[in-house]
Amino acid sequence: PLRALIFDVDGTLADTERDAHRVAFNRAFAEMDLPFRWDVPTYGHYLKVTGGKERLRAFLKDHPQLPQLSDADIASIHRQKTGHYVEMIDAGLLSLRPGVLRLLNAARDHDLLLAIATTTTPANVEALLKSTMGTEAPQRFHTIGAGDVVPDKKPAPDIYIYVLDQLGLAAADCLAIEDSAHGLRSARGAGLATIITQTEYTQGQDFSAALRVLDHLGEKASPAQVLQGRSAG
Ligand code: XBP
Ligand code: MG
Repeated sequence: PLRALIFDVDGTLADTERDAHRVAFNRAFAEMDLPFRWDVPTYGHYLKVTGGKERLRAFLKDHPQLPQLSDADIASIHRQKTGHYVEMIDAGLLSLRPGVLRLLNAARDHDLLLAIATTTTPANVEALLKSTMGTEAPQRFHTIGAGDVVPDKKPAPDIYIYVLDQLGLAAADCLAIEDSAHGLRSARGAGLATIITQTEYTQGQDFSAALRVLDHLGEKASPAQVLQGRSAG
């Protein structure tokens, strides 16, 4: 039986990357007088690397002419970036993607547990949940697995394995909701059936391992029908 839904955050709960994460990075770069910025396509390219610190490290490695930063410098730039991100989210920049709230409420009505498995920083998740669903929203989630809690980020399965462990549930009793090929690989690696809601940045990726690929969760199909799709896989 289905017992829990496990949600990715960036791209799945909300469209956070282009107008929030990317912009927050650029603000931190400007503040630190760094001689580069990330435009929309460049950022899209570097989404191939999950984790903000890891993304910046990979970008610098590809651009040896740029100042090469220490891990401590990267960590401190990333802290600035998190501050900017949280500020933007707190100001109400983003809303949930279509159908997300409906599905969360339907899950509650069916006594399903809710959890989060994400690469992003815990403070970012908390800010997004509170800003889009109110201050009590984080308590709706049994487990919030985020950021550096596991050393190997998506596409490694570790974050989903961690969340399943915290839930005390088998993969067969849960469903993952993701937006990217990396997220899909991570969830499938932990044995989870996965629904994809694609984004501007992830459409066209290989989602052949997914149970369903949707443009968003606001389809005319009811949440019950979406969940039932699970048994067809
Ligand atoms: C999204 C990510 C994150 C964010 C930035 O992963 O890869 O790196 O872009 O977050 P997911 P941080 O879709 O699994 O949530 O800068 O806090 O790492
Ligand atoms: Mg994602």
